[in-house]
Amino acid sequence: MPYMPQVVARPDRYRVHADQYTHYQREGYLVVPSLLDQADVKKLHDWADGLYEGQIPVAGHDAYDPEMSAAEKSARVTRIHMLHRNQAVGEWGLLHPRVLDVVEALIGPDVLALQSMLFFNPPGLGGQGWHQDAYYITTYPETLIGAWIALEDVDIENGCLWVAPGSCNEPVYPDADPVQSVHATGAFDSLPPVLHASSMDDEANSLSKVAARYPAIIPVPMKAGDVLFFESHLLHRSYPNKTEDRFRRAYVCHYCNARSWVPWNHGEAFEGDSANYSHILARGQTHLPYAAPAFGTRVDLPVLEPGKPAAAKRMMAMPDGQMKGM
Ligand SMILES: O=C(O)CCC(=O)C(=O)O
Repeated sequence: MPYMPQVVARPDRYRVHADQYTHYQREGYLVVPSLLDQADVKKLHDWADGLYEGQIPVAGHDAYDPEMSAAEKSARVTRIHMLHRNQAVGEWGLLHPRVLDVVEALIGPDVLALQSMLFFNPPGLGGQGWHQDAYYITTYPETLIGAWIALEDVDIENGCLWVAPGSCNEPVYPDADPVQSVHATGAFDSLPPVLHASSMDDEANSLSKVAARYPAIIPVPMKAGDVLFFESHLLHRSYPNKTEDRFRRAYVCHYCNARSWVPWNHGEAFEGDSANYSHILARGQTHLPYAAPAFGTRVDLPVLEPGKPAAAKRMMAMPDGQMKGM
């Protein structure tokens, strides 16, 4: 049987249009409106509130104290990483089937779920300068994608994301430390290392000069439940939340093709030279190691008949020079 990953049929399956695929490839991003329904947004939003208000303990962050001032509370957590590893709701959000439907179409069919980040961005806080996500999370071959799930309406005032459309065609500007680089060391004759990636000081952050080559930089306002998918070479940034009374909560998840080699584990140690075994296989199959969801979130992986090797159906050209299907 040829390799043909099929997701178990679901009535709510999101199907990507070819125009959306082309837009994503050409511009480096794609907004899918209302991908999550309001019940699912509420589940993530309530969870975020529970973490923020101290009802749910957050490992690695200062303990919550009900006597804290609003300023102390917001300083306690602006964003939390990798919650899917210790919170069931975090895992559920990372493996949301409709988010995976889109990821599968854009970078699949085989999908590995790598990272989750919960942003609170209370009034006055948050913001991240120009950067490329593949600078931080290296995958070989490079197949990384981000999914930015709006948990409330976001706009320029409360600090929505900004993107430089088309900058997905840039190479990934490397770290000064050649150990972590997306491209083969020595393959480029002029790929200057990044200085101060993610810094909001545009004078210091050398990527701001690259972004300036894209005059059509745009903000991406979104409604709660919309999801922004962004390619990992895409230059993007955010600004601090300028409002006095609105948060900017977002759940941001990263995935790659499950056939990519991933020497990345969010800065944590791993055995051997790849951490694939720590990341969850969310769609399809892989010949590489992978983890199962720790909290039992359902993922629909295809079942292939054992003993029947995959075989390509078509040849490029027949020996007599004719193009022909087989
Ligand atoms: O949401 C933000 O403010 C920044 C998120 C971001 O740039 C990222 O996830 O790569």
